[in-house]
Amino acid sequence: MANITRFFVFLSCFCFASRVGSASGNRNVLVIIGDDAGFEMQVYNNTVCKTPHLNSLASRSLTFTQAFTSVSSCSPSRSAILTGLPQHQNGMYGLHQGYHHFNSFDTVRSLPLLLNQSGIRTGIVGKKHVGPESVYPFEFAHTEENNHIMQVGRNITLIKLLVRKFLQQKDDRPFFLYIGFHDPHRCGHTNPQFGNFCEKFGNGEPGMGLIPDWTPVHYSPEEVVVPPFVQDTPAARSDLAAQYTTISRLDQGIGLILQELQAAGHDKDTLILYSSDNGIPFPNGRTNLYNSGMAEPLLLSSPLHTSRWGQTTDSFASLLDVVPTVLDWFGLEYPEYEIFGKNKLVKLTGKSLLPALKEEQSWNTVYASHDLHEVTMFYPMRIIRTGDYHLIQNLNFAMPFPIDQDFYLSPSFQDLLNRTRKGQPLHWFKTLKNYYYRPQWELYDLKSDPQETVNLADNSDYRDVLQELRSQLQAWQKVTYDPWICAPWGVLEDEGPYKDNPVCMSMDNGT
Ligand SMILES: [Ca+2]
Repeated sequence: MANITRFFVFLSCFCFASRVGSASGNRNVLVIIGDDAGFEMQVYNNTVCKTPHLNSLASRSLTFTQAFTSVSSCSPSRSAILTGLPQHQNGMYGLHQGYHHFNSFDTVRSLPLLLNQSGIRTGIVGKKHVGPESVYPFEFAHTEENNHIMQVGRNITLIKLLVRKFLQQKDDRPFFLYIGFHDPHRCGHTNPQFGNFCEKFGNGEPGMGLIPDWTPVHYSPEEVVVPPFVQDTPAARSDLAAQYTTISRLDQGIGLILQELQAAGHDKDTLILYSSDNGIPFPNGRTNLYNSGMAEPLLLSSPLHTSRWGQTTDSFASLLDVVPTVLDWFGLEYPEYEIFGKNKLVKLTGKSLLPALKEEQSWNTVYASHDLHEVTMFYPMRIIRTGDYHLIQNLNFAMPFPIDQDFYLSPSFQDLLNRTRKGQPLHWFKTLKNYYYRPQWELYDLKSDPQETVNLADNSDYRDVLQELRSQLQAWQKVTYDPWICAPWGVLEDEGPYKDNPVCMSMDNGT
């Protein structure tokens, strides 16, 4: 109970700092989000995949080594980035487009909405993947809703020209520009003619079109760095080599955008944030909330905070911190309002990252919450991640973990399937059976087991740790009004006689 109390004290102390620095004139923000991008860059010690433009950005950034998404799925993550609220609170439970049709609640106050109301010009180029429009209104919008996603998300020459158009608009207001690259997302499921990662799209070969600003960089399967959570096989290596080529397009696209920013004279007044929405689309990655699906690259570059340029920080960051960080940069406060009514005031549980640009912070805890990816893929999970431990609760643990359409067709997953069917060695740290069937609780000691291979949830030596983490996780679920707070063993009653004192009522199903 003491820890829950501490947690709420922390939340109640949360407030926005006044403006940092002493810039004259406008302050602007540029957020760049890669699609399923990971740590395949020198900044994070990958010596093979060449990313000179991200390297350059990192030399003017603070690089976070402990940054995490709050959900490892595209639309839910983007909704969390743009609202500061976990998916179970903003309503974007799964993918937005097509028959999945998930949307945030109509009453959610997103970042673009708040900025529009505060006299800040908002723009989006590339992948939006959230809705409804009334919740996520951008004044300048070139997205999959009015263009082809391949063009606005992968054609870096077009992206450059759209950024130029936005920056050259005659407008004295400060701006918030959000770039949603579709690279390095897979495309074997939707556009296989361009390769598994669209690594041939725009490379100038017959039928591939030409992106004038892109110089493709090619890699051999032998030279790629196989992440420890991916099987080391020829199929997975070829898949990674294709991914690296697409990352070269993302990296060069970022270089073009930063060039446009400089040409427009905004390199001295713009906060730049680079990250990704979810884990890489490989086994144990995207749609998982193991470290391999949850850890994200995060670069934060401020022209007003040069003392930590080129440094790394181990302070924890969450993509739920993006909204508080941007509001802090603009000197704006988050409004008081309700989503679920009944005096349930919305509180951001993230924090501004700007203090880390001045000095090291002691942040060491993040939370995550996943319900679906595709509409058929209900697999709710709730997570707390600290410096030492990673606790995962699989709420519907008796169900097999679902596989999405895109990943199913990928060479890496087909390789695991075929090897399993033929009884061949997987060269993987799991079997498909234990990948599909997971216990209710998973607890990993990250100091001794960074790859998360030994589940300690039933180890009596860790009983106190488990209890402490469960309490903290439940406190976060409570403050974010998680409808799943009683799952899987109880039913939440919070209406009628329970309105002022919600309770979890037991289903008496054996526990
Ligand atoms: Ca994604």
